[in-house]
This record gives sequence, C-alpha cells and structure tokens, in this order.
Amino acid sequence: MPTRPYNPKRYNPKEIEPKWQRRWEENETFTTKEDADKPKYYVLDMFPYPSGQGLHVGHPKGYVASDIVARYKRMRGYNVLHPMGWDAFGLPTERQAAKEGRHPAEITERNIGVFRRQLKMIGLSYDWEREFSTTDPDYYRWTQWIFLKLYERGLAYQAEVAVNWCPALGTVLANEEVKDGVYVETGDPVEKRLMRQWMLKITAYAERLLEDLDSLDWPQSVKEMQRNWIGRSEGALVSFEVKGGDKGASLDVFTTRPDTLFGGTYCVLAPEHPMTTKLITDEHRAEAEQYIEIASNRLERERLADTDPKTGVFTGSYAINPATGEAVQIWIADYVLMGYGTGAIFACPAHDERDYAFAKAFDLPIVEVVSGGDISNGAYTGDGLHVNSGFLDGLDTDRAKAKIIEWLEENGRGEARISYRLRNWLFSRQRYWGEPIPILHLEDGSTVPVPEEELPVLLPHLADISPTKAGEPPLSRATEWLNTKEPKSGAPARRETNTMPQWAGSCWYYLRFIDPKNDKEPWNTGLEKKWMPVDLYIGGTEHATLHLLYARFWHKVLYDAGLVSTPEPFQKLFNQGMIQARSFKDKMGKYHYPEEAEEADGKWVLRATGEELESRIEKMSKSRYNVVTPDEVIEHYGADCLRLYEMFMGPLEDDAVWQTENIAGIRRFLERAWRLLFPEDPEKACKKGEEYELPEAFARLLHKTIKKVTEDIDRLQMNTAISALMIAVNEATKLPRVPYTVISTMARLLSPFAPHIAEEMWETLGGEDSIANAPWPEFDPGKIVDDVMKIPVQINGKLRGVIEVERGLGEEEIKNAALKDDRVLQHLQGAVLRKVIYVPNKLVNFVVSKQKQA
Ligand code: ANZ
Repeated sequence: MPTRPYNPKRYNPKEIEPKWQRRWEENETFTTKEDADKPKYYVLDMFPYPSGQGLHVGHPKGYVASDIVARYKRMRGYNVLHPMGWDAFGLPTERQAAKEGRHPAEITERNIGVFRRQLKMIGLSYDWEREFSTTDPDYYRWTQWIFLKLYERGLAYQAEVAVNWCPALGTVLANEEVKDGVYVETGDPVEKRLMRQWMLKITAYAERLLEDLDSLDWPQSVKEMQRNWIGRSEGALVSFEVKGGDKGASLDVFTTRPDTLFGGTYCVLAPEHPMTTKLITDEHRAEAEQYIEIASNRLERERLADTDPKTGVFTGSYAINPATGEAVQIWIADYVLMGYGTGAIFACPAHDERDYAFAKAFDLPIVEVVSGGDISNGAYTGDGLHVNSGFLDGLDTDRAKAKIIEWLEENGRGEARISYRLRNWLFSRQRYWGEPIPILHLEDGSTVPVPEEELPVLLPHLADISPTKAGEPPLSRATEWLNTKEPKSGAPARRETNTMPQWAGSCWYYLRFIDPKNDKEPWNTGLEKKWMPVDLYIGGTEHATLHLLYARFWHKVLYDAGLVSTPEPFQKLFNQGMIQARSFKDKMGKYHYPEEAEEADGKWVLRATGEELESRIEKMSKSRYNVVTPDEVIEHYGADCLRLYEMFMGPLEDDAVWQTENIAGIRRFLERAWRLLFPEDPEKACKKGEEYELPEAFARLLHKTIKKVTEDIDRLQMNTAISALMIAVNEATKLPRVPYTVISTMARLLSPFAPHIAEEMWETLGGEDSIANAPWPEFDPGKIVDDVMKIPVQINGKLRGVIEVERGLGEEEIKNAALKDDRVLQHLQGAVLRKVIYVPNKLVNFVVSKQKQA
C-alpha cells in the first residue's frame, strides 16, 4: 500500500470562527444593499435592553432563529434586511449609574459594548452598519418628531391623573411595575397620587387595533391577549334620573346587560366619580368621605380582582330606574372603577356575581329577571327567557337586549354603546434617562411645541440625576437648559421636565433601520415603501401586549399622517420559548451554583456539607445562580455548537431546560460533518473533481433532506431540520467516499445553522465567494417520490400477493421479502421452488412444482 502522508485537518472552532467573523466584517458580507432586482425580506429581532448583566444563553435563542432565516433567505435570492440595535433608555441604567456614581450615558456605552461583543461572537449575520441606540440624539431627534405629530393630531395631551407614585424613587411607575403596593424591582412602597401627566390617546385607535389583528400572521395566543387588553364590550348607556336633587341631573351608567334593567335594584358609583360630592347627603357625609379616602389608595388591579366585594357606603340619594320607574339607592363602592365605562353602574344582583355578593352583604333587593337559575343560591349569569320585565317578558337575552336598546333610544333614556377596557397611555416619567418631551410651557400656562428645526431637544448633561427635594423631576435641576424663550415671540418659556417612558424608543425603531443615517427625515419614503412591513418579527411573549400594542398604535398614527405605507408594522410574529435552567436553594433560601450541588439517592445535596437542597427549573437569572453565558459555551464548544444546540433543544416556541452535558452530542455531529471532507481514513478522502454515482437510497435521502430542511426553516421548525441533517450526515459517513457535490449540498444546508464550519468547508471545496451568497440547494422532486414501492408477487404466473418494499433494495432483499409475505407463503405450502424470475423493481415470479422434493 502506498504510504502517503495524510494529516486530516482537525475541526477547530477556535480557529475558524474568529477567522470567518473577521472575513464577514472585512468583506461586508452582510451589508444590505439596495438591490432592486431581488425581492425583499425584512427579518427583525426585538432589540435588547443592554443591561449590566450581559447576555446569558437564553437571550440569543430568538436571535439564532432569526439569523437562520436571514441566511436562508439570502441564499434563496432575497435581499435581506437583518439589523440590530439597542433599546437603551430607562430606569435600570439610571439606577446603575446612581449606584456607581457614573453618568447613565457611560453605563449605556459600556453595556452596549458587552452586548455587541457577545452577539458578534455568535456569528449573527446582522448588518452592523445600521446599528443605533435609542439614546443617540440622531435617533431620539425623530422620536421627539413623532411625538410632535401625535401632539399636532391631538393625540398627546396633558391631564391630572392618579398615578403610581414611588416616593423612594421619586418617580411614577407603570401599572406593570407595581405589585401588591410596591415596586417589583426594589420593594419600595408605591402610592396613588394625582399628578399632571402627558397622555397618549391610544383609545382613539382601539377599534382599528382590534380589527386589524385579523390581517396578521401572529400566534393566536398573542392576538387573544391583545383582544383582551383592548377589551371591547358591546352594551348600552342608560340614564338614571337622580331623584329630588337638581332637576334634570342624571346618572349615566354603562352596561353590557341592558336586558336586565328591570332587575336593577341599586346603582353604584366609583369612589372617584365626580358626582359623589353632590350625591352624598349630609347624614352620610362623614362615613362616605372616609370610605372614599381609603378606597383611593387601593390599587386598581386589586379592586378588579375582588370577586366578592363587601365594602361600600350608601350616599343617601336615589335614582329612578327608567324601566321600572322605581327609586333605587345610589351607593359608592370600589368594585366599580372610574376608568371604565362611565365609572357608574346599575346593579342587577340576580344576574351578576359581584352585585349579588354586594347585595347580600348590604341587604339590598334581589329581583330575578332571567329565568333558568336558582337565585337563592347565587347569581344566574346564563341566558334564559325574561320574567318580571314588563315588555321584555318571554324574550331571550339577545332579543331582550335589542328591544330594550330600541326602547331606551325611543324614550331618550339611553343608547347602544361600545366600551373598551383599553386606557390612554400614561406617557411621562419623572426620570432623567429618557427622551426629553419637546414641549415648552409659557407663563400663561399654555404649551407650545418645540419647532421641528430645533430638534433634538438634547438631554442636558447633569451630574446629579436624582429628583429634587420638592419632588420635581431631575431635569428641573438643569436651570440653564430649563429656562428658554418661545422661538416665535421670544416670550420666556420653561421646558418640559418630564421624559418619555422606555417604550417610546421601541415604537418605531424598525422604521429607522430602513434608513438609519438619514439626517433630513426619519426615513426616506421610497425606502419605507420598499422594505415595510417587517416580514418576520421574532421575540419573547413578554411583549405580547405593551410593546406590540404601542408600536402598532404609533404605526397607525404615522399611517394616517401618510408617513408610512402599511397599516400594520409586523406582518408575521413568532415568539421563541424561554431557556430555563436548574437552580439550587438551601434551607435558608440562599441559592448555590450548580457546581456546588450533587445528586445523591435521587436528592440534590450540597457537595461540601451534604445539606439537602431544593432544586427547581426556573428562568435564568444572576440572582438564582443558574446563569450560563454564551462566552463560556463558545469557549468550550464553539459558536456553531451553541447555535445548533439552542435550536435542537426542542420546538422553537417551547420553553426548554439548558443541559450543558447535551452539547457534546452536537459537537460530535459537527465533527462528523467535518470528517465528510477531512476523513481520518485517507482511503475515504474524496478529491476535487472525483465523482461517482451515488447509491440510489442515499441520493433519495439527500433530496428528501433538502426538502425537509427547506420546509422546516420556512415553518421555523429548526429542531426537526437539524435532526434531518444529522441523519443525512450519518448516512453519508457510511458511503465509501463522499463526493464533493454531496459535501457541497450538506455544507449549504448546514450553513444557516452553523455558518462558520460551513464556510470553512465551502472554502475547501473551492467556493470563491462566501457560502452566505451561495445558492440554496434545490431538491429533485423525481428523486423523492414514494419511499416504498409495490411489487406484485406471482406463483407460476398467477398473482398471489403484493409486497411493499423500500425503494432501493437489492434483488436478494426483495426476493426474501416476497418469501415472507403471508399469502405467498400459503400458496408455497408443500411446493418445490424451481426458479425465481425477477424483473427489477417490477415483479417477482416463483416457478414451483407440486411434488415434494426428493
Ligand atoms: C348591569 C349588569 C347586569 C351588568 C348583569 C352585568 C351583568 P364587561 O363585560 O367587562 O365590559 N361595569 C360597567 N362599568 C363598570 C365599572 N366602571 N367598574 C366596574 N364594573 C363596571 O363588563 C361590563 C359590566 O361590568 C357592565 O354590565 C356593568 O355591570 C359592569 F346581569 O351592568 B353590568
């Protein structure tokens, strides 16, 4: 045997990964060009908040998936836009800055540096030329500009509203940031306070935000959450005349069950209702005012969740039920909220559970008006024929509703009405690290917008970013910045000191990515027309309502202003599941690192002491000591391994538990793929140009793999695409030699998932350009028809059976299969086999004679 020195090149991700990342950057491989000939594809990630913690392995799950799609679409001939940036204004950075005694801008820059380095290490094919942060003045200039568009349209206004005020932080908090009366992050108490705030009128878009959901390719669950958040209710407005008191005073209530009006036995006002003062009689004043005071400090969420309301006070006044003409008591109770409907209801205890509990507690009358239940046991909320209801008697719920609304309208006592649970958006924060609101306050109390040419209103540099002692926002410390002049008249003016909430910057960033360097306008309209809408938007379910609703709202306003060409920003949405990890906690509630724990007799114990530990699968977080970073995984296994492992953990949309020990299997797969090109056995090494005909079974498998991987990426089923690739690589390993054409196909199929190894193989195969620009393999439909074929089996020329065999089996295997067929066997009983005629893939004919063999 000739000895030729053969030194198979080893798979070394540490060498090839940085090499290709450098190459991509040098060659601007992923810079998006405005290529008019190709169809466009815009694939976007929900850009991250660059926190001080850096990324853990849970964060890139969605980024890897979107990257696979981006790379795949490029290979299929699309002009792909795949950008990345930073959503960097907000409280966490401001707090970090205060802790470290540094400026938030400095912290932001540092954190972005860490995030960018980590993302680049993973080999994501972003067009980094388009990177920006929402904190860049060149960006927030246009955030302020859009705010002015809202202001011009009357969609941004000021109002005195009850807010969640956190005295310790000196700022208001969003409802989502408050739980059980404290700020979820710090535990600082939060109270209700009336303050002048900027509001955005998102409710003006409630109907369209709801309707247009139907046009979107989004997960049903997210659409449902948005529908619930918007909370559309069809019902009626009913006017109750107040008895006595001012002539003509009436109390308007919103109801979804106007059909139960005859059973309305009392009315309830929210404690904040403006009519309470007028309606409370002297006799009840002391008690009622005390109640209102207590109720005003209860959080709305608690009030809503209260299914068994038993607190309230009687005002002393009465209202006339328009249906029965009877006087009913008017109460004040906090189970009625001011922000919904009209802030007042008529109560029908027989058919509403909360009204029932309340009526029982205060001994108020209960009158059944819908038959079908047993109201001595509780409220009956189902449908049924109406009773005790005058002209509604005998009608079912739907008919009764229609009829009573008609009656109310005819008699001027009410009308059909649609109500939404959605509230206007509280848009101001008493914080430093946010976009200044571009508004000037004049001495007469009026407001004027900062002229467009003067944008951005720069965030002034402040050494002390805390609120003032008097509770004024941090920006009121910037005296020089604060006091200015109204540009037109020169009159003295004071700048708005509130800043925008963190959500603002993410409301339109997808538009800026289209044209990030434009310093004349937020984006060029031609480019906007070309790139919008976003074809695929990938991110976590935590943004199902707020971010996605806010961004849709801004987009619709821009659409109405003729600034964008599509009514919706994100055509298809996909939510990746979370990556979780095991955590370990001791009896004192202290968390331990996984390395400190070991399993003994089916229990987890602390290695050092044997103390039993409680172990749970939880989301990754520093405070739970269960974080795994991409840095450590890449150091040990490489970025391609990390990418593949994350995609192989299970369906992309499912949560999955991180198990470092499983990465080894992925690494072995990549080694195997590598050895197709660089086998250990020199005899198996195929040379360039050396081809031979593939075994039919393998050719079929190869084409089936192309089809499967293609379709799976289209459906974002990354895990099954990877298993198909694993099978194909395994089968290829069994070939005597793997021809270059096969390796070329495999490398291209693998490249969206594991781009570095694929590039290295591609280069070895002689590819000149990056594999990222190589054409995606096509499958031959003719090669993947039926896996199995049917072969008739004859005995002495008579059809005796049909066998199903896998395509590609050899003659012997097919004959053996025919001999195992039950029907054939029966006919062969006692016969002597003389001869077998085999027509390849068409027929087996056994020639037999009847005598027994000698
Ligand atoms: C009379 C009635 C009779 C009601 C009955 C229900 C059942 P949804 O479906 O969520 O829109 N309601 C109206 N405004 C309210 C407020 N500000 N705070 C608390 N509750 C309020 O709920 C609408 C129903 O919730 C309305 O219909 C009203 O009670 C109550 F058999 O009116 B109903």
